[in-house]
Amino acid sequence: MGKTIAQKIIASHLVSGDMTPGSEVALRIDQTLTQDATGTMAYLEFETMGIPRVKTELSIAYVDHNTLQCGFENSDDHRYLQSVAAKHGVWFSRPGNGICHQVHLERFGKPGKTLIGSDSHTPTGGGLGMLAFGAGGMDVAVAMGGGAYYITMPKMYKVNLTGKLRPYVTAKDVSLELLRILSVKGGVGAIIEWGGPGVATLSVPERGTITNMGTELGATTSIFPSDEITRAFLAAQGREGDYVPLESDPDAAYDRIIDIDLSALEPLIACPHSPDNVVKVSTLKDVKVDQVCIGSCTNSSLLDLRKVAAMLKGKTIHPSVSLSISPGSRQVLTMLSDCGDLSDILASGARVLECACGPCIGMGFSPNSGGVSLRTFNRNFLGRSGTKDGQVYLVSPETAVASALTGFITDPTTMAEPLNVSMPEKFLVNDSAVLPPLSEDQAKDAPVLRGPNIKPFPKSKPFADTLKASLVLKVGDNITTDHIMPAGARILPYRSNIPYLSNFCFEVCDPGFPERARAAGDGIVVGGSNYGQGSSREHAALVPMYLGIRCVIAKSFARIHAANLINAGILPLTFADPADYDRLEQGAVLTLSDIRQGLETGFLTVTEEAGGRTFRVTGSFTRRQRAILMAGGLLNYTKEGGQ
Ligand code: MIC
Ligand code: SF4
Repeated sequence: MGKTIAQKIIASHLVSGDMTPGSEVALRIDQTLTQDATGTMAYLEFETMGIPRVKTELSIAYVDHNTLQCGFENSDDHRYLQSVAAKHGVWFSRPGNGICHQVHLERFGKPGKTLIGSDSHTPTGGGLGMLAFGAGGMDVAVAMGGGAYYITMPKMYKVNLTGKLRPYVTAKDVSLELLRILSVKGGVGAIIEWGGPGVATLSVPERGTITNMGTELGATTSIFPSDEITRAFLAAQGREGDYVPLESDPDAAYDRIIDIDLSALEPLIACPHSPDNVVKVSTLKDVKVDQVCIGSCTNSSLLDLRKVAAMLKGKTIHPSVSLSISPGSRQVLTMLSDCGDLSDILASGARVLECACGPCIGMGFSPNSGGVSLRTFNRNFLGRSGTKDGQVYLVSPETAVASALTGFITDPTTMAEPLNVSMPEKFLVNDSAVLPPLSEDQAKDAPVLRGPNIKPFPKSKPFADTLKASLVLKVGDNITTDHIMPAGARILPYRSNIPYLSNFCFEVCDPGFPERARAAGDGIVVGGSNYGQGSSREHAALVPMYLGIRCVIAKSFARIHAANLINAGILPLTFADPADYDRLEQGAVLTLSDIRQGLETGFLTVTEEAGGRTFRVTGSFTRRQRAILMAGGLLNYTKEGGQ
């Protein structure tokens, strides 16, 4: 039987395992990326492994999330990242050079290669035909050291595209349409492969928008073929030599096929507070807009921003709207400036921010109280913008500009003027803000610079055969890692300081949680379905571990978070009977018995102290995962000699 594109790349990178869906496969990783907010932990972990130099084809450290530098913390982190990267053979993309996924697509991504990144939107690379995964920092550290990346072999979904997008209907609307169809849980356990005749109508940045938002479906990753469009993009970036063609075999089998007719799509919008809360833009035309933010790794390419400039040219934004634009990279900003588009943007009254994540991760530009904010980003989780009662909607750049001009949510297809913007034949290439690592000789004596905010990695405990712990928190469905470990300007500077961060754990759901967890000693968290969706931040596992959480029992888990929990030595268990979720109350004292045996059989028994009721929980772990869990996490396991 023929293979899908993803199966071909997996087969050519397979270290161990068999490729049957559901079984574990170990993959050789060609490239890694980190960003600053997760990178400090990843490099601290890499340092504890004692490997002098990375063993990948390319590893690169980006600084894009936390560029504000209010106080010494971020600057110290940046200096740490720069020095640790240089010493260990990692390239360093300086603050201001752009958002990791945008820069990686432009300058480093290669079709047919594997990439893991300590950021959940690493699948953006799938727009170039890479097999790219978001992962926790520890998994990235292991891959940098030459270790394999372990995933559960996913199912294969295909989205079959026909037709061609109408003017003002965009790749973002394609992503939102798929979220409408599948929901934020619909891609769990699957790789989404994009195919069909409509693919040839989409440029690489448009494909990147789509693979970027595959993360919001919970998909393991998303991927496009590598074709003539890919070749032309790489050639325009001066990298034609990186091109290899890639397509699925005609008889490749898929577990599910979804058809989308691009010609029939309309502009769509995700309403607060979930990316799958999707309706047609035209149905919200009476909603007044306070703020519009354009940018993020989803929609900050040159193509996106040239369209934005064309729509703003000669116009002024509505007086009650505040508009921000964050270009995705220095390349994008320079080219906007050189062609005069930047002047059109500035003349409209927009505020141009740094080439960084910025408002997407709550680093400034939080909406006013109760304010309606339209964002071209990929997530609108409660509180993520920094304003808890902010009403964040996700839209395309075209819908964003149309609405910034009228002051109301506006369907851009109602705009009178045609929009004629195309991909450039050549991009302006200047990689001076990407610093190469030191040579092996120079690296030997090079110092790694650590500031006082960089605290040691927290220690986790191995498991005994029985665990008695209190249920310190019960939460509902679709809990995101933004709920578990919020980000934003106030907290992000402390990503390398777990003790301080722990004061904010679950702040959005229950500010009393950290104190209760500390008082409880060993604790358990109970969650609904899709627990831990969203960001790859391993802090959402490390911080609860630091607070004594030993086990999370949920109806189901998001992939990266489940892996992070295992790496942190926290048991991710699932209710055998979901009705037990309803029966449990916060404050209950629970005992898990025969843990070692239970992990092997896949069933554990939990006894409730009050009343003595027992119920069953399940967990399907590989031998390696069981050993990691019993050791109390990946670092303990590696120190004990585990591979
Ligand atoms: C996000 O979009 O939530 C982030 C911030 O990029 C995270 C990484 C992080 O928390 O540092 C992600 O998507 O993984
Ligand atoms: Fe940065 Fe936002 Fe993309 Fe995360 S989703 S990498 S915060 S731009």
